[in-house]
Amino acid sequence: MTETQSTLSRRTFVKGSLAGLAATGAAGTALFGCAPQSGTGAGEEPMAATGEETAPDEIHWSQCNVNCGGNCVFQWHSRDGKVLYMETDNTGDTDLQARACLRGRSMRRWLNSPDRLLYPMKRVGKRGEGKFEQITWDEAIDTIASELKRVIDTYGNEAIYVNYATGMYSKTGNPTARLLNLLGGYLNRSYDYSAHMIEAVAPYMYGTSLDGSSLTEATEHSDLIVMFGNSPAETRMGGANASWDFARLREAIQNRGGKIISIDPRMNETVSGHPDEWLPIRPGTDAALCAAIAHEWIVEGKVDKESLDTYCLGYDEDTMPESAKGQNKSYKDYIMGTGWDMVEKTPEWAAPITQIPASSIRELANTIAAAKAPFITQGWGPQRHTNGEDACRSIYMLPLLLGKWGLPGTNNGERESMALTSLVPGLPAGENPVTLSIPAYQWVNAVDHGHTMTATNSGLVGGDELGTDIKFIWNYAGNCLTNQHGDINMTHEILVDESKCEFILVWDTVMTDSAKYADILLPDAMRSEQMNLQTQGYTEWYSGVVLGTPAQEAPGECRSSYDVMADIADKFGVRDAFTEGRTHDEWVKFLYEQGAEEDGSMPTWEEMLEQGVYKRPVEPYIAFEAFRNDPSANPLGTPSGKIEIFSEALDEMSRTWDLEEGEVIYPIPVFQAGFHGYGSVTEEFPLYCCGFHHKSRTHSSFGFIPELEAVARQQLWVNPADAESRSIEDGDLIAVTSPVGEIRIEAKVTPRVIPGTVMIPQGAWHKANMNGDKVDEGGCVNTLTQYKPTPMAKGNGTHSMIVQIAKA
Ligand SMILES: Nc1nc2c(c(=O)[nH]1)N[C@H]1C(S)=C(S)[C@@H](COP(=O)(O)OP(=O)(O)OC[C@H]3O[C@@H](n4cnc5c(=O)[nH]c(N)nc54)[C@H](O)[C@@H]3O)O[C@H]1N2
Ligand SMILES: Nc1nc2c(c(=O)[nH]1)N[C@H]1C(S)=C(S)[C@@H](COP(=O)(O)OP(=O)(O)OC[C@H]3O[C@@H](n4cnc5c(=O)[nH]c(N)nc54)[C@H](O)[C@@H]3O)O[C@H]1N2
Ligand code: SF4
Ligand SMILES: [Mo]
Repeated sequence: MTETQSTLSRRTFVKGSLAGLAATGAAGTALFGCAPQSGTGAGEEPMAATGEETAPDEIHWSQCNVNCGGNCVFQWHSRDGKVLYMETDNTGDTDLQARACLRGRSMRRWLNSPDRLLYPMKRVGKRGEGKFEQITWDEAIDTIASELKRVIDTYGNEAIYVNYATGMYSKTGNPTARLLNLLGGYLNRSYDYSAHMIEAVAPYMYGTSLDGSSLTEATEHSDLIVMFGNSPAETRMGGANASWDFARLREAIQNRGGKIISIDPRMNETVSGHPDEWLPIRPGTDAALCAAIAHEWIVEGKVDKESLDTYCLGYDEDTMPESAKGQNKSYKDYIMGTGWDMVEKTPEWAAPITQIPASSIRELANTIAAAKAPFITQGWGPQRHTNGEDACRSIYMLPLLLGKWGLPGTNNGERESMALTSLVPGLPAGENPVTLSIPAYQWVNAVDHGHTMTATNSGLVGGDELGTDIKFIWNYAGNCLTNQHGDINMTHEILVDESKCEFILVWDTVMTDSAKYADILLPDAMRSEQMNLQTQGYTEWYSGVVLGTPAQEAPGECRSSYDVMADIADKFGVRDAFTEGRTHDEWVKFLYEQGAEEDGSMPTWEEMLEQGVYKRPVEPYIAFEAFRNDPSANPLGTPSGKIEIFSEALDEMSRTWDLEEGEVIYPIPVFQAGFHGYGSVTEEFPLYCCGFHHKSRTHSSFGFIPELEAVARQQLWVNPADAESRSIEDGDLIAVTSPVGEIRIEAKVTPRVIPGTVMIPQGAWHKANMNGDKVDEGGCVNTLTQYKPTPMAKGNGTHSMIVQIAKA
């Protein structure tokens, strides 16, 4: 990376005209879809479309705002108000460059797509049909304001729901909460579709969620990396993202004779090329594997009892809370067959569940126990199952049992950390007068029968009952109405019923599947088309800020969402409260300067306009180090201040919550198969099926760009054993059916997926005749997922599916 970068750096400064910007960077070659229109290969000076040298390019900084989380840096070259091509980050230390992946580098195709939404529209067909008619901004704003008023007056602010939507991360990009809070608030959501189960359950164990050590820490000190369902080469792809950290980590581990083990139903891209690192597992069964490892450690005397007694509650009877003493509810009781299900969790017990031979489980247990500084980590694949609350907690148990956490080179079993320190604040949202929230994945239930939902039957947070159905959905920059939610066919039926949700606002840049359900559909100016401000993404190496200026004009009648929301505020007489007298661009300056003042060492506004990007390295981080060093001075946020392997709060919940048959909430981490989990396959649906996040898209974002699809196609991964018995060959078009839907998709016959399970990249664009056979030619995995929120988090266990496949 370093070498390539320096050999390609050959351009000199070019002065920008817009906003008096100047570029500081020397340019590399433009890659992929963003190549200059003429001009040839690497290192050559890009030419204007006419082939003649004209005025120098303007340089405009910006960043990738989709939710892969990377926030990689864009450096647009524009001329005559149009982007010509993109370079990415080439500033500063080459180790700290937030270089865009192929998706980000295809952003010009998105900006200039003939499919961009260009003007406000109102629905003229049925919801979901995608028939719209152009209207004026005035009409759109009037309609939205009057519908908001009507719904608030009739049903209360709890009936206004802001749907989970992640398409646009920027400090000023989405002032929805700011606007709605001025109108009396809205029904909020708890958790998200990314780490729903972890976010809901981890606080019961750790008092917090999402707190792992950095991969950079592992690079310095670990001798073993164990990854459960984690693939940074796919999910953290940008230059200063975890994939870069991981590449360095592999080098360091190999140099010191250490090892990487990737436990995944799929040989993912992170370990492809390193087949010895792959340990295939049946999806949804990590908790069984962890229980068997624990059993092995207990019988072999490898458990660090002293550390467990010092820092944790509930490993064994010695540290059980009074309320649960003498009831055989400890973790050790569970593992040794004297607890919950009275089954001993031997490797022989786990083998048929996990598809990992007992001898391999023992070997794995020995390898981890022998490591001085094991770095045990999980992606969010294992928890995105219907038993996800137990999967994540079971993985957390491994470092605890060995007492190897909070120490150099170790991790607590959580995903690798990121430098989340934001150097600049966001547009203040104000306070939401509505304190009640629903678990993010529950919104369809809340549309359908919200008035029956309570804390104990639906996991409501911050109140006992909802008391209303959702009547207004505000959906800005998201495709979670259908495509990215679960069970599209069922959700379709609920959304088309206008007596349920009475008004749907969708605000996007292209006609997504969710957009087809809008009553009013608004077009948005993209971040590269306006001034923009954002911090770094999931890098562990640096904290930073990008300050961008418009690289080209927004097409058609697209406007800034801030301006549109100010106009909506005006209809309620709260424009001034919304704007506080500032334009969007003035807010950007204000927020930057606020951050810079607090920080003390950031560039001035003028300097930042010149340089566009500011970065500084951050130190590696060890999760729970302070607690380990001094537990009484640094108690955790749990009721006991300790790590609660046994949680009294969960114990109480297990007694008081209304659960459906087969649903389990248990105070310690246990293996339970979960809905459509282990043992649920039938003659009709004999295969397990699991989703994963794919290289060619960020969820559904970029999913309409054909060049990206050509790079990494939408294919179902199937093991040769399962393909041969069905006469399916590589490249065949196949039909996949689940209990709730059917898709068409190309087969990728590969030994890189465990037999008995097929895998489908999530995020492909749903494409079905919803008035006809509903067969989804687009291969969207959510046509197959059944809507069944998980027992405790009430979250999206959408990686748990059962299917049949056949040649189409
Ligand atoms: N089955 C299954 N379903 C899943 C997942 C899974 O693993 N399996 N993953 C889940 C996860 S983790 C997540 S985070 C969700 C993500 O689901 P979503 O949040 O819906 O993410 P995207 O599909 O990327 O949709 C983002 C939308 O924002 C739009 N957008 C981009 N830029 C702008 C802009 O500047 N302005 C506006 N107004 N719109 C913009 C894009 O066009 C796109 O339609 O999906 C979830 N769904
Ligand atoms: N390219 C790309 N990058 C992305 C995204 C994207 O859509 N595309 N989305 C972004 C977002 S919002 C999020 S939340 C993250 C998602 O990040 P993750 O949730 O970590 O991603 P997944 O691909 O769902 O799961 C990670 C791995 O877990 C494996 N897996 C699935 N089920 C199991 C299981 O039961 N056990 C085990 N051991 N492994 C399992 C999958 O095969 C996959 O390799 O990625 C982010 N980055
Ligand atoms: S890694 Fe993510 S943030 Fe970076 S360019 Fe690619 S899609 Fe955008
Ligand atoms: Mo996510």
